[in-house]
Amino acid sequence: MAPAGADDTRALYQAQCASCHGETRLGGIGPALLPGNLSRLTPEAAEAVIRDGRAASQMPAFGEVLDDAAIASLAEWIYRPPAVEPRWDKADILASQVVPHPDGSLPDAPRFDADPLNLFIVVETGDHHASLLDGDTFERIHRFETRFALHGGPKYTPDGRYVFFGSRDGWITKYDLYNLEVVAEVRAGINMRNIAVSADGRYVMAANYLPHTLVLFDAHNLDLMKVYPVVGEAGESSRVSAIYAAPPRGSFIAALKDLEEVWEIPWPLPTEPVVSTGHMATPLAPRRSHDTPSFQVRRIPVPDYLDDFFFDPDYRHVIGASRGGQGGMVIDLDSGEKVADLPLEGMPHLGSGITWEHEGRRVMALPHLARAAVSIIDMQDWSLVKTLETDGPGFFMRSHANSPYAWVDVFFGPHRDRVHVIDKATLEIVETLTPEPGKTAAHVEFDRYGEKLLLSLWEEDGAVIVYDAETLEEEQRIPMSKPSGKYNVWNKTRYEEGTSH
Ligand code: DHE
Repeated sequence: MAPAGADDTRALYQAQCASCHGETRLGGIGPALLPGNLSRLTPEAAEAVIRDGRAASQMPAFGEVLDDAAIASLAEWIYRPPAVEPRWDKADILASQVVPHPDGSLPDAPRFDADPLNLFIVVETGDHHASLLDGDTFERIHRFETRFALHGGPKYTPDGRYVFFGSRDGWITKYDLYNLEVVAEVRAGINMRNIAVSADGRYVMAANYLPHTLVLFDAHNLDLMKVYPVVGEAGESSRVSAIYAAPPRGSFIAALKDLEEVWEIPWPLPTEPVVSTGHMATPLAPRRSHDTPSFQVRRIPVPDYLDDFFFDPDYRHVIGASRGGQGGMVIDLDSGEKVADLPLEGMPHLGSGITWEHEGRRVMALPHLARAAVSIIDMQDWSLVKTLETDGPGFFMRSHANSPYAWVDVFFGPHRDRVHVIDKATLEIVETLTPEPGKTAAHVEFDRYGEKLLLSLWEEDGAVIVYDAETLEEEQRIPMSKPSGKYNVWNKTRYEEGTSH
């Protein structure tokens, strides 16, 4: 039925949209639906998203449920300014901070008997919990409640003791893995994208869609250090797509959604090396190509909006998907110059890219969100080495330096219960597994040795499945509530080449 007036549209919004986008349109599992957040979407495109859903997100299609008039009224409604302008300023951030256990007051040894560098955190989005697994025995050490709708990978301190979680509604939680307790929390924004932790574990940066800010914290107790309004030189503000830590540069790198700029924000250089980064040829002191003072913004103009990012292992280049998802480009982060275009139609999911050595050259592989393919790119001359046809568009890729295989899921379409195993030497799919017919199988993470791996059955009554990484045999299933990402302490803190950072 078409709604008759504003009250009907409001009721329609509450019935159909509020559970994901928030009762006051401030965002939840879905993004905020406010004029300031929709600047890159035309009202016609908004109607199409409501009718047809959005690829690569959890936005369903309402075309079967709502008629054209109802869809048009909702699309018009979300561009109306809210009755009260949403704000989340310094005072709000400061007032939100909770420090139940100022760190230093808890014991410095783990309360359990397991290798602290081979632990896994599994995020369970079904009932908003996380599980801590022993990476040798796969026993569940602990299961605890998290904030609502975590998104993005949790980030560890370099010693692996603390982990930081970010939720879509802006909460950052610092959790002590040794003592199994929350030690600090703060709300950085209303609609947050993700967080990054500096390589020395001393600073946390949050990236927000709402308000248009980056927010810097001292990692110790999540004390607020600085709020960066994200504003271009002509005064126009921008959402932040994501924030990344670039250890070899000693800086945070921010991807902006509505400005043709990348921002680099250096953290203070360590006097001694503080992180060993596995395969990465990381200089002891990070390399600085600029003289931007610590915590100041270095603006890097780019030729297009970059929506999704990948970095080469030494963080010299950023590889970005360009607007509309019909290609990619490579930008030199020192000079700011574009050095290559990449032939990547069909929404390349660069954020899930991984790299390995192939015949003496480093290659990167990535799935596509709107194409049943994995692209493999030579990172020396940026040429396309190979396109592998898959059984459907994938979301996540994973490998490990010690494994001969790379794994990619089939996240969308009728074959979403399959995962492909790619031989890193021949660049061929050598196995396709269907762990449970009809149930989504997605997102792999290896243990620290690359000998075992975990795969999610991404369902409310799901599980993580333990596989032998060599024989590809299933070894055990651990019941979980819609397990999404899994994060191994060693692989994350050592910037292992086969996983996301
Ligand atoms: Fe994610 C990571 C952006 C939808 C699950 N996702 C990330 C990161 C970004 C991103 C920028 C890297 C942050 C980090 O790890 O610090 N994600 C986006 C989107 O723009 C997109 C397409 C739309 C949106 O709703 O924001 C999107 N993402 C999803 C989902 O629908 C997924 C499948 C389910 C969910 O929980 O929301 C999802 N995203 C994830 C996961 C990671 C992630 C599990 C962690 C990366 C990893 O490799 O483990």
